[in-house]
Amino acid sequence: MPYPHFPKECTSALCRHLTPELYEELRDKKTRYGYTLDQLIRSGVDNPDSSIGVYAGDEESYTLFAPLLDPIIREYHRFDPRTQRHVSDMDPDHLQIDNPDPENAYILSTRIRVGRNLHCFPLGPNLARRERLIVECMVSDTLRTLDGELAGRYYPLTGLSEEDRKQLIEDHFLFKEGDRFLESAGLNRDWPEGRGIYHNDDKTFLVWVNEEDQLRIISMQPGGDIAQVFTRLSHAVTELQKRLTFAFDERLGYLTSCPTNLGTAMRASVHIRLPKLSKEMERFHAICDRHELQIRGIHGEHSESEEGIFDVSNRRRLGITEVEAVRQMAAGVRELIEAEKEI
Ligand code: ADP
Ligand code: CIR
Repeated sequence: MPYPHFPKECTSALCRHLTPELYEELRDKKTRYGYTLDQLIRSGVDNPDSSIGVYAGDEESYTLFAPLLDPIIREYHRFDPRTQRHVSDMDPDHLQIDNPDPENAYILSTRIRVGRNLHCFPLGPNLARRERLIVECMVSDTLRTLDGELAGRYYPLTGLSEEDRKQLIEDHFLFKEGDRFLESAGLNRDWPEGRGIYHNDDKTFLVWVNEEDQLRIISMQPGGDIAQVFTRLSHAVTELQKRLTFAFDERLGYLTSCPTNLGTAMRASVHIRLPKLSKEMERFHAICDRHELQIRGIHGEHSESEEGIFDVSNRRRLGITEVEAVRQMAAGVRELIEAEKEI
């Protein structure tokens, strides 16, 4: 493939960092699992409205294609992968935060997820059909050994009725289908086979299998008790870590297919109703920027807000511990609530 064409309105990290010279330098490289530059950048080439535009195919992608990925990582996380090291801290005793909305007036629900991938396999964009099935089998077998609050059932996507699947998506429990960014990255190959969702009866603990990452481990519940959500997640991750080896790098933390998820691979969010502040978007954005928070719509990434309800979460995931990222989100949310009250 020649150097890709990016339309002039394109602002993705990919088009800003991939120069023709860099393309020449990297175009013939291939990881041991056979992943190439063209595969790495395919999503951003097909979707010029990408914010980032790249997906790694395996652990080695992060070293072989570092001349392209390191600057993207540095810009997104404000973390220099050449000189810094990622530190993890998921100890809930270190968190020490109060519910920012004890009267239950603004926060509808809290959700914290982490992405994980198995050390012995390529990442999703480069996972063969047979490997994906093995990952599904290993993960669902492991999940079946969890007990107490984490005990639940695994539902393969192929076994879910269309009605149940739609309801789970509508209720914010399940990933949606047909995301064009993931499609171009090769993450939807052989869909829906090999994908599924595990959850407990209360749907406070859930695991997505073989979506963007092999595991998305999720803790969620109504209201703003962020500490309780984090404690449950931390417990679940500790239990799963005893049974599975996750892809981890000293520099980059937990390895994920999208570089925005590296490090903690954690997104801690609230669904929050801010009808007044949402009419003053400049102020809303200023508070979020100050606390490094990202605003998403009510149905997740690339969706719109409805009825003044937003999904507000930590933006950085690398070079910050899990505890720090949750604290940062809670502090920003507290300020958003203050601003809403004041208006
Ligand atoms: P991810 O967080 O895994 O990157 P998305 O942004 O696509 O993925 O969100 C996945 C789903 O989680 C969506 O249905 C979204 O509405 C839901 N969600 C995110 N945050 C919350 C929250 N705080 N409460 C309830 N649902 C949430
Ligand atoms: C994009 O580049 O827009 C998609 N591949 C999604 C990037 C991840 N989104 C984010 O901001 N965390």
